[in-house]
Amino acid sequence: MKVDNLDTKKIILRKLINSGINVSPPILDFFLNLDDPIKSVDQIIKDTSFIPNFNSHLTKNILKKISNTEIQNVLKRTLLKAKILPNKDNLTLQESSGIKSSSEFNKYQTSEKLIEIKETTESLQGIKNNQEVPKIEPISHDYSKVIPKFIEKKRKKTFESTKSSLGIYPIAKEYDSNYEILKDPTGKLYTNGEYKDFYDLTVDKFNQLRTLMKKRPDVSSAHNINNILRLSNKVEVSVIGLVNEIRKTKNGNFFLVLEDLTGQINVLIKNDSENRDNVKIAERILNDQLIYVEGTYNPREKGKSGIIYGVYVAKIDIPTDFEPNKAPVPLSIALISDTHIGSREFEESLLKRFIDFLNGKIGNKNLREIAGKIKYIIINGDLVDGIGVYPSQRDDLIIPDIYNQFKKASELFSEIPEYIEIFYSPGNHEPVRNAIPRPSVPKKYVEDLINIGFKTIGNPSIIQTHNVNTLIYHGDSILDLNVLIPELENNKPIETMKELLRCRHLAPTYGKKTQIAPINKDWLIIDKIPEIFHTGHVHINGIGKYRNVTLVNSGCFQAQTDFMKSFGINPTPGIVPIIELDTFKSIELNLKNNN
Ligand code: D5M
Ligand code: FE
Ligand code: ZN
Repeated sequence: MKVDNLDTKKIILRKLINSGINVSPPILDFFLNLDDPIKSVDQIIKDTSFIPNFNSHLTKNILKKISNTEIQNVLKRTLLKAKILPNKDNLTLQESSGIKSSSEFNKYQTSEKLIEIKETTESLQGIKNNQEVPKIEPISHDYSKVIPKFIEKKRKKTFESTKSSLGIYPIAKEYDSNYEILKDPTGKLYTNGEYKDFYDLTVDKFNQLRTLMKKRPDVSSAHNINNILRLSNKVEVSVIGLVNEIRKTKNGNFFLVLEDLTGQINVLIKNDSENRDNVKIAERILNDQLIYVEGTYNPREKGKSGIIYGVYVAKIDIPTDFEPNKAPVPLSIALISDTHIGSREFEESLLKRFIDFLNGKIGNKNLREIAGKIKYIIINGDLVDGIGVYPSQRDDLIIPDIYNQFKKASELFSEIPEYIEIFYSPGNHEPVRNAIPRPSVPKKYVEDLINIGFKTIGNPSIIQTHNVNTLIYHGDSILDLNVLIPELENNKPIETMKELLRCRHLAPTYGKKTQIAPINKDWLIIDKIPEIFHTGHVHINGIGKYRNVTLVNSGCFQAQTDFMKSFGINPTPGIVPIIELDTFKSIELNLKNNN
């Protein structure tokens, strides 16, 4: 098929933007110099999703990491021709523009020129039909599990306080551990890197979320959109769809375009006082979310498209009567994240104090008893600061070598009593890809940690301890939601987590900072309601409840960096949430207090 340069550019741009990748015009020109630009862009999308710490800007340095001879040769030629200077090639297309899913991008303002894409909207079906991407041989990336079955932990055998004057014996030592990894994306993250993967991901997301929506008692049936569009009379209808577009009209009403597997339809939700419940929900609807709408369909007339006047709108949410399973044993779980070992701002003394606490060396009898009940610890990402995570990170590192960062981590954590089970899931600073879901950290980095008994898992994951499920998610999308929903703010991560539960999705909108990997199954859906929902990433502690689910953001062990200062983030280092698995009572252990 012969396509001219402009068309090819548009296809390439669309593919990149659909996968959350930004490019500059020179890099776009580089693609045009390849023999088969469209095939190559698919290859590159696939490859970038496996480059550790790839942060969505496709720069020449990222391209250099791709081991394809043609790409490397053309890269050298193009860069030479264009005389691209260092640091000039990471101008972005979508930075801070707030744009998102496929059909909304009509214009992309680049720093150098405006590239227009004529396409407007397309239904899911449309995407499928439109698919003209050449096939690439699938490549499997085997991140096979690294958890040895029987391991002799090289950790402390005793709880020091048995020798202490208070004479507390750690009850957790009396109980065998009982855990199961219920969900872990590691080893299951296959992609063909094709446009079809994004299509399959969206279809899987739609199907899974629709199934959850149908469980709501007030959602009995929903019509297919193509059947509604055929109607010629005003009729009461209901529809379940993904939000393709949402905006406020001049009059303050909400105009939406909803999409299912059969087509797209317009919806209007009035912003009036009688409609307060609906308005409250509508104000938090974002692109790519799944919603249910009931209303009256007004068919197309005099050149206007048909529209549903919505009288009822709902997100999936979780039931009000959710009853969490409780453990039959008096044990607790401690949740931590964002230690950032290797960073100059890593608060080593606070982490050491936490480990002293676990060893019963700190506080009064009560505090030692709390320590003695801890049987499990979850580390939810950013254990190490990593390398090359953001520009000039090198200046902020006191340990500039990733292996040494892990070595330091294993030295510190080896002091934790050996009867405590430790689970380790990666964040955006670990040496795995940035796009979620993330596989567990490769064995070469974590051998020492495995030797001291760490169980490495992907992110997100679900771990069952006794019969209590903890959903572990680093929290990459929390900041996106806080930007998009005016009521949400960074220092209240629990409120954002409630919104994730209402959407039943960990990254309910595309196209912002959170990178989502192009795979055919959506791992980010919250299908099973967890007893405990654990996030980190924000570096600000929080603990709360939503309909009996215990919500925790585990803060950090890192003081404020200049980078965080520039975003106005005031971290709360050294506060550790601890949850009783038999009662869901929680405490926040403040290691900065002198107890
Ligand atoms: O994130 C450290 C802190 O910085 C945390 O509060 C999130 C915030 N953060 C991270 N990246 C960004 C961007 N791009 N914009 C605004 N705020 C951000 P960490 O994942 O530990 O680096
Ligand atoms: Fe962090
Ligand atoms: Zn993070």
